[in-house]
Amino acid sequence: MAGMGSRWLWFFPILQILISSVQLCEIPSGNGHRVASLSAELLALAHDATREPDPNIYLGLRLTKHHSLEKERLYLERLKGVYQPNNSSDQVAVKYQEQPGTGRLALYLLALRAACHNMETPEAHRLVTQLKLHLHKEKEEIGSENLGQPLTNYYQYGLGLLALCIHGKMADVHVIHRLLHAEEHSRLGIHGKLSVDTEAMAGLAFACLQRATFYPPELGVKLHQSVERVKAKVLQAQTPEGAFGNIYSSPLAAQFLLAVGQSQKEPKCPKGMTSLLQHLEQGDSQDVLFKSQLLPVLNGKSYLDIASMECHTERDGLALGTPSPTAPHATRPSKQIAVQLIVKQPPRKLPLFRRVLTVAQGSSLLDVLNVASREDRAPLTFETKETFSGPFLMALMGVKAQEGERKYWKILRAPSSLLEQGLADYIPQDKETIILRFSPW
Ligand code: B12
Repeated sequence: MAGMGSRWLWFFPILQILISSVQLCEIPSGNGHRVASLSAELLALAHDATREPDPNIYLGLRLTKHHSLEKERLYLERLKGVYQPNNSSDQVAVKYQEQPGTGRLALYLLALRAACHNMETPEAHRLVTQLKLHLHKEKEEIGSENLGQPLTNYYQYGLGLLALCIHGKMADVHVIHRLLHAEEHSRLGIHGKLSVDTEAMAGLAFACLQRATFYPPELGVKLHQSVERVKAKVLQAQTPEGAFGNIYSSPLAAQFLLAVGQSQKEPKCPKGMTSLLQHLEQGDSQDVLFKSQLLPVLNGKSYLDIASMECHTERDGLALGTPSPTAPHATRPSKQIAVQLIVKQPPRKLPLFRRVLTVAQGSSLLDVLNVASREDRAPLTFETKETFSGPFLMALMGVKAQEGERKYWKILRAPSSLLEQGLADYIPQDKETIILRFSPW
């Protein structure tokens, strides 16, 4: 991330004054306009019928002080249409694979709680049971040696436990112990590399479970120790610019710190908040997940606050905002640049594809792949899958991970920098080489 712009210099002295009166990681006052405009922007995204409904957006909209209750209600209906398409008992017969996985089901359950939905119905009970079943399968996959990985990933495992806890449902203590064990033995990351998103999600789950009254006291002690360790890891992962991990993991990290931190002497938080606000201010983030997780933070809230939502004293009347302008490349057509694309599938020495492509300056990596796929001679073939973070690169030249195979197309900038953005968001520069390498994870 680039250094702080000069227009932010005024912000630091004000922060210093405010820090003595705010909780750890609270956004200082005076940011009301940002809260209102981000709320309106997310509302516009929710109102866009061409987008698949996303529970992350709904949670963001529920955890702000500005509301459009009717539009939120309609959005919840759309979510129900996707996650509970048919409430009849036939649904039980739907194949396991066709149902939402751990993370999506957990997000939907959080959305239901954020809507104060009546959970005392057979359909709602079935959803909770389904999530418990998913978590059981995730735990079994980790295996008795505690060395393996869950079926999906630890981010979703944490999300699943968080959703059960927010609903006040008891989780299997073995499921909780597996996550505690993985946290304690630094197994939440990918390839031993810390994943701040995953730590923060697990940390939110631990913090929630700590408040529950029905677990044995020994578990409470372990949960407390894990919360403290996660807090230390997240603070330790702060970059010189202020992000926790990177800018995309920072909103969730800030939610976690907000939920657990009280220290007023910790200078890392205001720096983190400043970097978040700066990223938002730059207006260059199209990232819906980032914005959805940031909006609660701007309101001084975290996902833990969903547990106590009452839904009857909300201020209505929020008007639709305008979504950020789409990718900057749309407005800069003129100059052409050259980008080299290399597709590698180790241990094969020869690349599956290697070519220099000419694209308009400001094109995304996805645009580059599209140009490569229209080449006359031996074009590139690729497949993507839509996710809450945008299009995920699934297959290249017919090569894709098989069911259960933990492999993916890793995106690197030559020689070996791992990109922090995906296909749709990354904008390559002139003469840059992008390496797409089929890798284990
Ligand atoms: C686990 C994980 C992975 C796993 C996913 C495999 C799996 N089956 O679990 C692996 C290791 C493969 C992975 C890969 C990448 N990831 Co990743 N990943 C995550 C993580 C920690 C959790 C995702 C999740 O389960 N979400 C919950 C479920 C319910 O939501 P979902 O939308 O259904 O989840 C799917 C997508 O998130 C998708 N996915 C995972 N990573 C990425 C990245 C991008 C850009 C896209 C479009 C999709 C995507 O995989 C999930 C499972 O299918 C997130 C953190 C986060 N805050 O989301 C980072 C995160 C999404 N990843 C990130 C990045 C940068 C990448 C890579 C681009 C890294 C790289 N340079 O190669 C690649 C994607 C390359 C590609 N082929 O398109 C960033 C995205 C930042 C951004 N918004 O631009 C995040 C936010 C981490 C971070 N803070 O930097 N990732």
